[in-house]
Amino acid sequence: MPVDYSGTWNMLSNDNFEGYMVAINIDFATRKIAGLLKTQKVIRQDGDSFTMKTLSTFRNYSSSFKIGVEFDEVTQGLDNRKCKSVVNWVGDKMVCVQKGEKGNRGWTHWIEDDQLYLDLYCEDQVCQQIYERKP
Ligand code: 1AG
Repeated sequence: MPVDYSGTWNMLSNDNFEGYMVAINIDFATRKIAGLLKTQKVIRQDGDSFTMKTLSTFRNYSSSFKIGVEFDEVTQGLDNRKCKSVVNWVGDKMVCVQKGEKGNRGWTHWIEDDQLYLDLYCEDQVCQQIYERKP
């Protein structure tokens, strides 16, 4: 039975979000606001097609993609950059490479003990977020 990421997930922890935001050049004032947010992920998985919504009281971000199919991503409301992005399965992990102006940029999602993990990386920074299923 393949892993199912679908559901609503609430943030439990957000390690080194500051470092990640500095790496993608988010300004000081925005970082101070964003650093306080507890985001929620709403994921819809339909086979290899995904919609991932990241929701917060400040801004929302949404992305839709199919595994293995490169897409044009604009990180609207984040650092507003254009990337050529592609998400692939590596075992049960989802690995996204975001090719663009910033080096070594991407993210990895996986599920462990019914918690959703997200590593966001850019250059030499890694932010690790952990989410629990919405009760
Ligand atoms: C992502 O996750 C990142 C989704 O692709 C957004 C998560 C964190 C925000 C990233 C950078 C901070 C940039 C600007 C700060 C301003 C506002 C913060 C708003 C936070 C909520 C949107 C991978 C996957 C979905 O889960 O694509």
